[in-house]
Amino acid sequence: MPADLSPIDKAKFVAARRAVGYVENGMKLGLGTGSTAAWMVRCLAERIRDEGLRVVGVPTSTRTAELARQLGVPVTSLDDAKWLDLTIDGADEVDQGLNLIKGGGAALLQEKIVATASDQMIVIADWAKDVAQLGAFPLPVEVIPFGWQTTKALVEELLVSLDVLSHDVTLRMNGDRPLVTDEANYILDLHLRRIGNPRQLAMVLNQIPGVVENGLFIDICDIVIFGHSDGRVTVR
Ligand code: ABF
Repeated sequence: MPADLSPIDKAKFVAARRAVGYVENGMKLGLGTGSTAAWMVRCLAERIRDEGLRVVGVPTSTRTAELARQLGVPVTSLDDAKWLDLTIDGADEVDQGLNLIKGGGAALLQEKIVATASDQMIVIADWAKDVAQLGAFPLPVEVIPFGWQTTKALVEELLVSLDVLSHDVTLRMNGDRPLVTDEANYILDLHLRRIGNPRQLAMVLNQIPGVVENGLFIDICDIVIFGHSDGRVTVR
């Protein structure tokens, strides 16, 4: 374990290291995005270097692609790989049914495409991401820039129609400009406090024409590995 890690980084690291233990020779891997997923890429690079592990990764963002290349992890595109054995990625929240909120890192679209194209998805996270109910973390929704304000109004109307009590919707900014995703879209953050029916919300949000995808991952994750600050991991 790297020396001098903060408690949270230690938790992320041990979760990532445990997940990389599931990787076998010849696998095609989805490489997630975020600080926990970055630990996974580092642990994977170590196994490639030390054990001669042969794998190829499909990165879920330009950030992850750069890190993988820097560390000598072979990468390819999803179109080349076509189908993946395993995706390992982080999350913003995980509930008891392994439903997730993702997208705090603005990479939810590629993350969902890659995870859905995988036989198995392992989520790695620090203990703080383990929640009884999703929704304290704002739900990211990727939208087309064209007419985004109309899309935002439609999202707000939808939330009212679903009797969602709190429905503050904000455009994610990068300084004084809208944040632009790798797919050249914008992100709306839905401040909902709690999500009563994540499955229903995930489906209906995607019915709005300007919505590309939302950050609710339902029935996609197979295993969650939580890291703890004392170096323990729990697997669910
Ligand atoms: C990605 O990175 C995201 O889907 C999620 O938003 C975020 C988690 O970041 P971190 O691991 O830095 O907490 O996995």
